[in-house]
Amino acid sequence: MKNKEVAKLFNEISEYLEMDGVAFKPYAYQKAARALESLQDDLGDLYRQGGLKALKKIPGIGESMAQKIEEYLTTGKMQYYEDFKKKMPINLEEIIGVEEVGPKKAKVLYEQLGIKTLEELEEAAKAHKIAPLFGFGQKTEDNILQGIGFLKTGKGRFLLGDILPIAHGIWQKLLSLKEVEKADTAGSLRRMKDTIGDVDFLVVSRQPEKVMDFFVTLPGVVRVWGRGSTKSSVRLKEGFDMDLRVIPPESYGAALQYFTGSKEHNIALRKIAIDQGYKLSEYGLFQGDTPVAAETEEEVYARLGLAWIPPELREDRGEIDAALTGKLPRLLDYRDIKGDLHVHSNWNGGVQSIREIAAAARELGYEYVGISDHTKFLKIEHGLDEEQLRARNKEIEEINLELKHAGHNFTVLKGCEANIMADGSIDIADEVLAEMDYVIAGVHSQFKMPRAEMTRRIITAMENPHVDIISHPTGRLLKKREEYDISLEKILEAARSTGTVLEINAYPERLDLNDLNIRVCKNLGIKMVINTDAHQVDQLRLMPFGIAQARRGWAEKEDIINAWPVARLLQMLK
Ligand code: DGT
Ligand code: CA
Ligand code: CA
Repeated sequence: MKNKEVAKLFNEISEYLEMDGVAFKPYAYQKAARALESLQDDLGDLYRQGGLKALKKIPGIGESMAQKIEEYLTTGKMQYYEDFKKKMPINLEEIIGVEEVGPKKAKVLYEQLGIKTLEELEEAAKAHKIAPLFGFGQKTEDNILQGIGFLKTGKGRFLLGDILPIAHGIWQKLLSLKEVEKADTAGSLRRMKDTIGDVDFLVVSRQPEKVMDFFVTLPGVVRVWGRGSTKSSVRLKEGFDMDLRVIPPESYGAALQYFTGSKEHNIALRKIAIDQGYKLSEYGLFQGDTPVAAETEEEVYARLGLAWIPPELREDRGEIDAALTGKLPRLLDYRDIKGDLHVHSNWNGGVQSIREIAAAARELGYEYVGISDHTKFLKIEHGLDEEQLRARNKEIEEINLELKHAGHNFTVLKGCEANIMADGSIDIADEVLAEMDYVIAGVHSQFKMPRAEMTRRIITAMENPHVDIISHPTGRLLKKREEYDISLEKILEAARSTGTVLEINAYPERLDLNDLNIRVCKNLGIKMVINTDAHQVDQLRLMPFGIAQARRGWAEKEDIINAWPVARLLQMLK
């Protein structure tokens, strides 16, 4: 897919334009990049079928951007980008990937110190060359080093959201081979962990050679680490590795269990097996030399006296005991979600109109969708002020009437995602907040406040009687930004006493709350909502990533308010 490549170029163009202090244009390129990233259709296909015209139909893409895409699709280059790059040959992705460094700072670092790569940035920071620069200072230098340290911890791991669609495509191809009888993903991907080290596939086949030939020559394979008759390993151009194992049918279940992991879960399970006088391996559950269970995962667990454990729970966090004693949670199901409460429309920085969002949500089988546009403090997203919110609410009421007249059992809810200011106040007047069906509040600025202040800030927001939900409560961005420095314990205490709902943001880079925090909330009786934070309708499809994390946090229907019947949800938000 060329979509991601063009999106990356547009993102970098946006950053270069910002360095040059150009107005508006950077935002337009950023928005276009966002649209391309989540576009369902392949740019190459679109162009082949409909030419320049088809490209211009993509939301946010005008004449000049369409021409640049055309140039890239036909020549493999984009001159506009190349000119920027020549003038300032920085590895922008690396440098701007550091939390403290934006385009303007990247420019200064290049012009003053010649810094082009992450390595050079780290060297300069360690040599204390950055603090003396105008507009930097000691704190910035420290933050840069801290940011680089954080990046290193995430190195070599990939976002589930980036990997899953690619892996799913390959899995489908494997399944379609006539030589393949069974195929599954295993490992962290099957457990739906938020980040993935490598992708693991298991296959049953009587002709392993053919399957291996196919696997190591897949389009996008840039390296073959190994090719055998039972195991092969490759690297894809996206930078991650994939293992494929061919398994005999009679031990498929045991292999699936073993290679799904986690390692910690397997170790604990093997101990249970040993305690009961068995031996457990990827080949099966054995009594002496006799296999007693191996063909299916269910058999292996059952023979050990355990209920089958959903892969999302297999982290050795108490699931084995629960399976032994019949106390596994009745996990939230992927089909249980009835609506999405965190969607941005074109009233603020989003791409589609509220009507288009409503249509897309109905297509997903939802009963409602909540429009939660940004509010005025967030200028970069065109946040709405009180007057605009009221006008938008009026439009929502009209749309609801239309839906009703058309006989559709579907409601658009009036929400907003207001900003929690540094002192914990909300950037919208109470009387307008009171006119909303619900109010989400989130931190979108000043992320680096001291712990006590940041904690107080969020608690103050929760104490506002109009605030129903806190969005992305810990502020982490996977592989990019650490959580805010907060006392989560105090925040959860306040969530409980104020009845505030905490968000599980399904956006693959956020997944915030994370699995462990979800589990804590569930145990404290704090209610949660799974939202996509979609800025364009294709992103409504990110919901399963949030559901997966909720499941990894042992969440049940009762814990998740958008799994409830609408009437109960509205009652709760009132
Ligand atoms: P990743 O790839 O880092 O995201 O995490 P996984 O869980 O996919 O780990 P991976 O790919 O190294 O191995 C796949 C599964 O194979 C793992 O979840 C459990 C099993 N496994 C691998 N090595 C060991 C081991 O040394 N002991 C045990 N008990 N299981 C292992
Ligand atoms: Ca793996
Ligand atoms: Ca692996």
